[in-house]
Amino acid sequence: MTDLAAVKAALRTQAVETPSWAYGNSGTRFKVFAQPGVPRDPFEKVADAAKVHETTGVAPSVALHIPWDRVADYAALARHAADLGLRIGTVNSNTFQDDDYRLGSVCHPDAAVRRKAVGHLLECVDIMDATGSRDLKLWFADGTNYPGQDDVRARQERLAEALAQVYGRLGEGQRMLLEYKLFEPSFYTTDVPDWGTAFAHCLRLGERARVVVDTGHHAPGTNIEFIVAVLMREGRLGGFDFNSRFYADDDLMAGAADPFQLFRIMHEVVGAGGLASDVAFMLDQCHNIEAKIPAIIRSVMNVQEATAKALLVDRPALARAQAAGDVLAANAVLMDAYATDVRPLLREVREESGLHPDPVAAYAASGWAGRIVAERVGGRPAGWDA
Ligand code: LRH
Ligand code: MN
Ligand code: MN
Repeated sequence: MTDLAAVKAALRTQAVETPSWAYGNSGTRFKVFAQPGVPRDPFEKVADAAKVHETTGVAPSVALHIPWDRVADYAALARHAADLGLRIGTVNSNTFQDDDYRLGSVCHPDAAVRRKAVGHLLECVDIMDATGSRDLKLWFADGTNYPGQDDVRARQERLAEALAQVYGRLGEGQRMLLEYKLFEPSFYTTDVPDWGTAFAHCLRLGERARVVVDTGHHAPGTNIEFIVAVLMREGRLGGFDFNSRFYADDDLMAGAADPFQLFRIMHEVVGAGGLASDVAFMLDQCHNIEAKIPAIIRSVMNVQEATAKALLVDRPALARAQAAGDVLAANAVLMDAYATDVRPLLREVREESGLHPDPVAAYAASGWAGRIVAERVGGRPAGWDA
């Protein structure tokens, strides 16, 4: 038997951070399909993120990506967010769109390029100070394309040195989240290709260095929930970049391609007490052909649904079946929870919080989509082309 009141209370505490870059135009390397009404600056991205929070009630922060979200006055951006009931979340660094980084950034063989990259990371910490952001999220495009191109161990040394410099600059309460990615844009070696490499660097740095699991950054068939379980056991799961993939780093809506995988991940998170911990639940996606704000709302709802199902797992019954070695019963407990239609429960949770039961309908009724098309002329790409 599950305590429904406790499930509802847990659902109300979950917070899903949305990424500023998901609100702007984006595309593939083939084409960016511009949409009318997209934000023209970071202030407008924050305004869109506020709509997602207004309709879902569980998206209280928005992540920045620097330099895509560079502004003259970061404190003003944070105040703007606060005025709209939002806060600035994770600050994401970007050391992958500068000609100097052709051979890498913090792993580059030239010390001058490494200094430039570290300078950018330190600037990101300044922005955290100015905005009240807790987390610095680092993803490096560094790697090599050809065997022999550079010394793999030397690159790890350079990476460790850069990370240590930035970690040393963090203020009290600030964290460094290190994201890994199997491949791309480098194809032979990637300097942070997997959770093991990220974990090894974090261990050397200290307790506030944590690993980020981007669900799109693994080889097909990788058991992501196992990685989550191990990192949580070590106290080193910093958070998630949620999105969906069919083939590679597709950045589709979280929970769209494989809702069962999202449930299995949330099952491990809930089991390890992660909903009440400092694990950050972030989205990292792009909406190339679909309407952006409703797609982000849908993604937040997908995370909520997976979480609700994970909370409904009858854990005492599961533990009994596991202890008895009853494979089928244990599996049935999990599948029963997954098969539950949690939409009525989530509608109730929203209504009890004074929200419209259907966030997508609430957004459609708000008139925001028409207003931004009328008011915003000349929207910019999300960043890939900026
Ligand atoms: C890299 C990545 C990383 C970046 C974001 C835009 O593929 O997942 O998190 O910051 O995409
Ligand atoms: Mn990511
Ligand atoms: Mn990615």
